[in-house]
Amino acid sequence: MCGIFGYVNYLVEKNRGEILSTLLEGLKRLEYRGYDSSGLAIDGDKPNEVFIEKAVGKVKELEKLVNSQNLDTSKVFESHSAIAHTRWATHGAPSPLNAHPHRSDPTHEFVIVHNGIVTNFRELKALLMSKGFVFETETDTECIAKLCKYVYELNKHRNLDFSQLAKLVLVELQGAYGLLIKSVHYPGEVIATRKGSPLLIGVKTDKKLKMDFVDVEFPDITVEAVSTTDTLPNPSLLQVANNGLLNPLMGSDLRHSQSRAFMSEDGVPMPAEFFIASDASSVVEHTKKVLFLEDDDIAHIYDGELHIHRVRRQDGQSTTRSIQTLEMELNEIMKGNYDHFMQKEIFEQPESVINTMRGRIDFDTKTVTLGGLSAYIQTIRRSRRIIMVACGTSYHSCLATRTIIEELTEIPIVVELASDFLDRRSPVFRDDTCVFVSQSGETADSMLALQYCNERGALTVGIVNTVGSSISRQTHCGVHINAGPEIGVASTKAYTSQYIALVMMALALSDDSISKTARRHEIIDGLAKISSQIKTVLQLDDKIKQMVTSELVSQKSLLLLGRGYQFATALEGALKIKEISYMHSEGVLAGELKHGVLALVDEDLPIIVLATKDSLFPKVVSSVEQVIARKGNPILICNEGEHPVSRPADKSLRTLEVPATVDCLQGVLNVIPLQLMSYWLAVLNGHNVDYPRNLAKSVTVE
Ligand code: G6Q
Ligand code: GLU
Repeated sequence: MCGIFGYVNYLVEKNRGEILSTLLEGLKRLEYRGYDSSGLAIDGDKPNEVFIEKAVGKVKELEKLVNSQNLDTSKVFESHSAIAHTRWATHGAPSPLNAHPHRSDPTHEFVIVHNGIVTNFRELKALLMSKGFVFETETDTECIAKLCKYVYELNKHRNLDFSQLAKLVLVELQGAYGLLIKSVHYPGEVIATRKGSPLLIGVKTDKKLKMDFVDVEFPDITVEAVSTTDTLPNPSLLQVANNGLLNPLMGSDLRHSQSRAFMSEDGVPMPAEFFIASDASSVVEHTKKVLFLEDDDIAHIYDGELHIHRVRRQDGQSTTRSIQTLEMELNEIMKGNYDHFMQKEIFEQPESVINTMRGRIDFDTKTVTLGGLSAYIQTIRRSRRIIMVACGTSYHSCLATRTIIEELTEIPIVVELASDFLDRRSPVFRDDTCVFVSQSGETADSMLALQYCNERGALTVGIVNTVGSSISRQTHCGVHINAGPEIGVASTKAYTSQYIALVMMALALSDDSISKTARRHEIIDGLAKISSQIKTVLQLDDKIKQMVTSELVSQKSLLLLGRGYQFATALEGALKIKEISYMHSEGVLAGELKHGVLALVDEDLPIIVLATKDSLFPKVVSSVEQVIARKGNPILICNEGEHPVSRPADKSLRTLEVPATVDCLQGVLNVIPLQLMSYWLAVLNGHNVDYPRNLAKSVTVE
């Protein structure tokens, strides 16, 4: 989720000072992504020695630490491999120990940096502990370093090369990763691999490369047997090692093949430098020649060459990876193809929702496992009521999911704005469960409410994005939403991930109820499709931009109507519009229209109605009719082909069509057009989208 940077020099003399500054500069270029700690690993003074430095906070802190160590910066390395990382914690609070690189053992035989989440780390850890490995951190990542050593020891007699070893390690990992491995057993080499997390390799040579692509190297057929492993402790790893399935692999001469791109005219090895990074921002200052790895590619850098391996061959898969020339400027790269972080974060939602569900929902068995809640599930089920407490957008995610939590758990739910809850000194009892939802985990109002509930003996649960934050530390248990760092002040991807985390909580709490099985399965099936449906909704971007340009940009005020599940969507849409476009907007419960707000309606006031199909659809249709009868001309967010008003006279009605999902998930899809609308309203009015006036990302004052 955060930043990876690696540097390999081959026959290019660099002193330690130069290597360190390349690494630190590389990490600084990744700073914009947001992170909590950083670290690096380089070679030591003696052979087989590795230095690891790690610090909490900004890369500046790591730099200070490195400078204070009195390392011999003049020591020259003709060939060397180094790895570095900025961490955004998912397992274990930010601390020097939990920061990466992680090591296999106190002598640092294998050191690794990792982005992402290893979802089967508990099983791997249990296996490795039973083999005598001593774990030192709370991270999921550490098991990869230990696993490397374990597999290496098991196969020592086979003289595996680094990529062969990596294949055996990787088949055991489940989850997502961008990963670099360095080892004293393979000096000057690095393994770089990815699954669901970006990684690219910049190449710098004096001479022009012979080819602008690298061949993908596939194993012979027998390796297939090696790769058909399942989760540990299923004895895949041991079987592979003990039954000698690897023997045919050893017969291959891949280790000694030469990469065509790096072949020099005279056969003499070519000096080269490699920059491996999770995004191009830290590579472009060194070289514009880059190769983007694909999922499951295992890049092996050694002897000035770059080899790409895969565990198995798949039909239709490309057999080469091109080395491209990047023409982008640094600033463009940091935000990818996007102009603002908010826009980037809106478009990241197909991936961020997957990260929220990763390793937690098994879509085949239709089960939900939330590790951070499992010890408390029974207590929560027995509670007299659930009080959900939050502010702003996070409060809206509580409102959006309240109905489904209530329906599935049959426990009364109260949703509270943290400040008001405290102002009222609302009564809280020991048999209450209080759920605190917060992106930052530092919001003062929510924190004070949490302390208030803790003092009264209630069970407290955190639904938080930032690991190690005050709320995640001071609650009894919880779920990290794993949306990745959110930089734009206007919260977007955190909202949809909070929403999904809360639905998962409802599913986990109700999995003992037979009568709810069909409903639970329907929701899990809906969640399986939600990411691709978000992609479909994002295609409305152009249409929304046009709509905003032609009729909304110069307006002073806007109403959003919704009811049932969509009331929260209306409130969240209105908040987004207010905070970044500074336009007055109001989310109105459609049922309340006739009790006052209808007086505002005329032919000029822009109105958006959330009119997707659910049990309340007929009532929403009647609200639309009421608006039209007052000469209003609403924009309708509705399901594909399911227009609430279809009379010919209403042809002029503007619609934004979104795919249909289960009623309780529809808000995840419906909010996205509103996020885009607020984005374009701000951009077209010339406002600072990522840093709106008067607002801060983390509100640490009451
Ligand atoms: C919305 C804002 C804001 C935020 C609250 C609560 O776009 O980011 O409304 O949701 O300030 O913050 P936390 O979720 O960090 O507690
Ligand atoms: N899951 C790992 C950790 O918590 C990696 C986090 C990251 O991507 O930075 O340490």
